[in-house]
Amino acid sequence: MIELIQIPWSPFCLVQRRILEFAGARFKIINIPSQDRSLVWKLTRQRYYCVPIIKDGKNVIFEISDDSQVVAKYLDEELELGLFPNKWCDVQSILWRCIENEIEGATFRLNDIYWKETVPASEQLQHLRFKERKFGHGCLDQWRKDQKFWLQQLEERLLPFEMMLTHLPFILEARPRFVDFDLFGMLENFLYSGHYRLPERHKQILAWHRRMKKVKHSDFSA
Ligand SMILES: N[C@@H](CCC(=O)N[C@@H](CS)C(=O)NCC(=O)O)C(=O)O
Repeated sequence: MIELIQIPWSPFCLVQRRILEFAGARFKIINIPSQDRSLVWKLTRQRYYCVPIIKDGKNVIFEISDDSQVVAKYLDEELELGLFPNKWCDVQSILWRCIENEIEGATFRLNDIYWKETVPASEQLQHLRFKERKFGHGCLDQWRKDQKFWLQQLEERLLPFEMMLTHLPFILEARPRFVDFDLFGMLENFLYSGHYRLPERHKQILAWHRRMKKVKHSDFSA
């Protein structure tokens, strides 16, 4: 059985989790503490420490660069989901960079504001240290102060997706492709704390989000 090794609120893990649910595949979730990557390190034979990774029998699948989609492409092939059709190859690779940088830049900060509600007390010191070493001293407090700004940023950065969804049920066409799951994962991370709602103004995204929550690959089988 496929095992997803993850941290529950990680945007990139939420992408793969939704792909697995969409597939209707049996899979097992293994949650790890955000500050203890020893399982990932061991399974990847000391080659990777990020999440998510997938273990499928003897295969251990992980990313090879910031913009690779090794895990999603593996699931796509194994489970025959059609998430990466050739006709959208270039468009998807441009879009996922936008989703994982522009959108994620706003969503992870907005979610991180509530880190004390999500990260177990025993992991908070290392979490704070990790964040501050990466983003600078006081970053989490600063994002809280800038919350309104980041909410505005998110609303603005989502506008192109709102426009794309005006005439289509999913971002590129009548069925979801990888970028739908990618955007969904970033937005689920934003919603994870329970303190936010998607911007009211983006009516198409609201409707798409409801569709993305329940869509199944079998809905599109011949
Ligand atoms: N491009 C990778 C990004 C993975 C990633 O950055 N994961 C974060 C968690 S959201 C991570 O593990 N960062 C390293 C760390 O926290 O030490 C993917 O799509 O999986």
